[in-house]
Amino acid sequence: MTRPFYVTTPIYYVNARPHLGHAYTTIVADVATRFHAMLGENVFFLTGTDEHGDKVVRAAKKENMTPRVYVDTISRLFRDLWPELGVNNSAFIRTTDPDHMAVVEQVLQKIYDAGDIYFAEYEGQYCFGCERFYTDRELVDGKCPDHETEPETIKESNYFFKMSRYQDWLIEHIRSNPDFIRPERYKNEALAFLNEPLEDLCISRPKARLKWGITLPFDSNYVTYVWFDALLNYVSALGYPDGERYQTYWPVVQHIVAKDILKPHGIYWPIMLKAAGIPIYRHLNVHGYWNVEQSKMSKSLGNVVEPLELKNIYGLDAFRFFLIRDMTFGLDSNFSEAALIQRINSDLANDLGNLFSRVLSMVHKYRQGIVPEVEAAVEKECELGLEADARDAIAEYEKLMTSFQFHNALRAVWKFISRMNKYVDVTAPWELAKKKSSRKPLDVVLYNLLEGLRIISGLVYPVMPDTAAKMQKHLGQNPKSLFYLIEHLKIWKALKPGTELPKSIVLFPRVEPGSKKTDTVAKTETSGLPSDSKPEITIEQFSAVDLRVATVVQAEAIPRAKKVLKLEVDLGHKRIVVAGIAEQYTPEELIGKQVIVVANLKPAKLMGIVSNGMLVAAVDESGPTLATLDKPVKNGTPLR
Ligand code: ME8
Repeated sequence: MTRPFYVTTPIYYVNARPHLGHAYTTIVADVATRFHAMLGENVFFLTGTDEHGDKVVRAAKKENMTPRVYVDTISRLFRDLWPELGVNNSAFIRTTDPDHMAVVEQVLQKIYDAGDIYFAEYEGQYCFGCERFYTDRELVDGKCPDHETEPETIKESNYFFKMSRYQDWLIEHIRSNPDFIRPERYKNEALAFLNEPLEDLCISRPKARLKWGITLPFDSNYVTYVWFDALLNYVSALGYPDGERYQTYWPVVQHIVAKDILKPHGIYWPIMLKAAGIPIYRHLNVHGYWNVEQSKMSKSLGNVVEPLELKNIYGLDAFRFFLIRDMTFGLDSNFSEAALIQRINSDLANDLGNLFSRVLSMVHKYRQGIVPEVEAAVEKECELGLEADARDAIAEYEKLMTSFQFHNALRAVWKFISRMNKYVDVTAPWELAKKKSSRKPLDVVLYNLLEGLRIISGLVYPVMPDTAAKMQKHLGQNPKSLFYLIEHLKIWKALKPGTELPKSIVLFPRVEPGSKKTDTVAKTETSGLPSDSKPEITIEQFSAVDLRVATVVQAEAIPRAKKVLKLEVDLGHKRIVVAGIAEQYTPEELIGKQVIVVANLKPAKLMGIVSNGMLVAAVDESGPTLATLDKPVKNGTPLR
């Protein structure tokens, strides 16, 4: 039987329009789903909207709408956005769906009957933005840490859920299932909450104060309060308790949320499940915040970035790639359009796009666009380990994608792309094309490059489905076929010799910095830098420069070039760098020296040699003086 996979996003509040933060979580869920489809699994992906509560009533009032009309309007914005962002969700749940409301009533009654819900008076500090009470300890300078507003003191009689009863069970559950909450920092955060006595959870609101909710089945003067309604969407959408989908998918569920709702998902939800006799979810995957200028992007702070605007300017796949590649899943990331442009130009236009058009152009130039035959006799000598590298890349990618390390999975793909680019440089097909005797080696080289591209097209599929399909088409494959299945990618030499390929296209046009801009990105103010310095840059722009420690292992003069030396440097792997330091250093004195290399500089041909990087030096009237370190460091160590 096919293995099931079930992933959920939070259901988003309908008190404002969707922004980049919502887009990120939902695209991550889409990427995870597409990846599991690559594994041949039976996937189900749920997203939706959270539509009850004071917040929504207040937002509706502001717009002069009834809550009903208001939630329909905003929920539609979310629902319609997802296909625009290439998101292929299996279902869209709304907490105002009658089926969902019936499940909430049923579960409430079950827990009430079991004696885990009681009635009591409560007075506390209430944040309307979060729709929850805060303890004094949780407030920062007396304010809600998320909304930066002072909470109001509220006193009322309500129903409470006896969470305290399950505290020890939950601690034990988290400890004995190390991957239950991941990455680890959030597991530790959840355990830290549980170090303190757990307060019982208020689950109701008197109808006198709030009508827009689900009436408690055991007291019609009350409606249920936000989390008890919202969290149950994950089971109600599957037809809990008897639905076939519930039987199939619930046992494998994985939730995705940002750290703002770690507590409800990491603490309230497993306890609710336990109390209701529902099996506990498998994994809670928690990511960080997209910040703008170090503040969380949120509707209440008014600094939101519009996902559609970015998609329209930069293209869907480039936008999706940026989100997944730039954020380390679990950590915060600062959004900047400059970083987005940098990614498009370097990773997409340069690395992937150039490789693709270079290879296809050569197949057209040297073989009239026909996939060449590979002759076994020359295959081995021309292969140079490319097949093994492709297999390693697939294995690494699979491991990282499965464990929600999407950014690292893309790094593994880009490592292979860079390997392919090196393969082009080393085999130099244009040289092979000059000699009649090299006909067969050239066939093998071109075939291997096409095969590598086929694998890359599959690996980028979850993040960039349109690009994957375009690449497939140009590799003579039917994009509608299941080309992305990982089993298929693992077959080396799947391309059929003799296939005619369409002419190459530009996959990702370069973006000139400053040529396009959204209105949503804040401008940085200029500082008082000295007038001879370069323009101010952001930390992201600086971190785009990959500086690495390297040791010079070989150095030699280049005939007829008085100023430059050809160096072989070791930065974890070896590469050639051409440096203009021959008048200041002899080859002998350089060997064994540790230097700093700009490792991600676009390769350039100097004196007929391709230089892969640049040495960092102080340059004055006497010429360059190499920058070194004051004690030995492992080769490849990055500088920050
Ligand atoms: O909390 N960076 O809804 P919500 C990254 N209805 N992700 C962000 C983000 C940011 N700056 N801002 C929002 C709710 N998100 C409840 C959930 S679930 C049963 C009920 C994303 O509209 C992220 O996924 O406030 C975060 O957890 C979620 O939106 C919060 O959405």
